[in-house]
Amino acid sequence: MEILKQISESLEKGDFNRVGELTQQALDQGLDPKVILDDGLIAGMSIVGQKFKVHEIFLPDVLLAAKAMYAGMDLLKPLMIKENIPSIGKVVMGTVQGDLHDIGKNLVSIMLKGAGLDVIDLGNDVPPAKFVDTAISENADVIGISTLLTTTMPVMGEVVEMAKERGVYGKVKIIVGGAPLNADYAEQIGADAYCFDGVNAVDCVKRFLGAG
Ligand code: B1M
Repeated sequence: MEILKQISESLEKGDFNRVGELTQQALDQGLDPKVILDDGLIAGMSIVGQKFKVHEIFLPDVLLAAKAMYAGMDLLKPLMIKENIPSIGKVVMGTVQGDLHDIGKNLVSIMLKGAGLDVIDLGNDVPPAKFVDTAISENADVIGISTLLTTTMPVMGEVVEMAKERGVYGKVKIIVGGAPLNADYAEQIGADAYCFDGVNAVDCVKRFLGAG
């Protein structure tokens, strides 16, 4: 669809004002927010990732693309979260220490909220102890850890070890996600599940809560 292509191309250019306008237009045309997200915003961002990898574009371009991504996501967010629905469980969510990527993590948080979960978002660059201490103090059911960098993947294992030290391993379930991960890695570090995307994270969490 033409407007989705335009959203993707404007995001690639980092034209955040245009991405906002086009996202609103797409919504006004009655397009499903999930389609706008997947086939407009995420499609554009994955091209940005490929171009960045081969040095066709540089960090300032990626920063602008991220700003454009948020211009679109901010409009979709309220439509993806249903208000006033009773909470079915609590998730402590964050991106690991050393990693500033938060777009995917925020998207997963939005989808969890949309599914009726209470999400405590710790943001990015979160030290391992903060995940576990917050889960204990907030009596959370699940810890959700995100990372996009191969260099910070081992920090996820530190969160698992911290949960063992604090005696909550197995009681608080730990899910991990992010582009460089896979199920084998999750198993290797002792996480309870690897979740591919937000939809998959919702399924995992519901399964742990016996609500799926
Ligand atoms: Co950076 N970056 N970046 N970056 N960046 C990547 C990740 C990279 C793959 C680009 C590339 O080379 N092709 C590469 C990592 C290489 C590697 O580790 N092997 C990279 C690099 C190298 C870097 C820097 C080191 C660059 C530098 O400084 N020289 C630097 C690191 C800074 C740091 O964190 N310390 C850096 C910085 C940045 C920006 C700040 C400019 C910006 C982030 C802005 C922000 O997040 N606020 C940025 C961006 C935007 C990207 C790319 C282009 C896009 C990431 C994104 O938002 N994707 C990325 C390339 C790529 O991924 N193709 C890249 C869209 C998002 C919806 O997808 O985050 O994958 P994603 O989330 C998905 C799933 O992964 C999953 O669900 C989400 C929804 O489908 N998921 C979960 C994620 N977390 C989950 C948690 C779950 C479940 C599912 O449960 C808990």
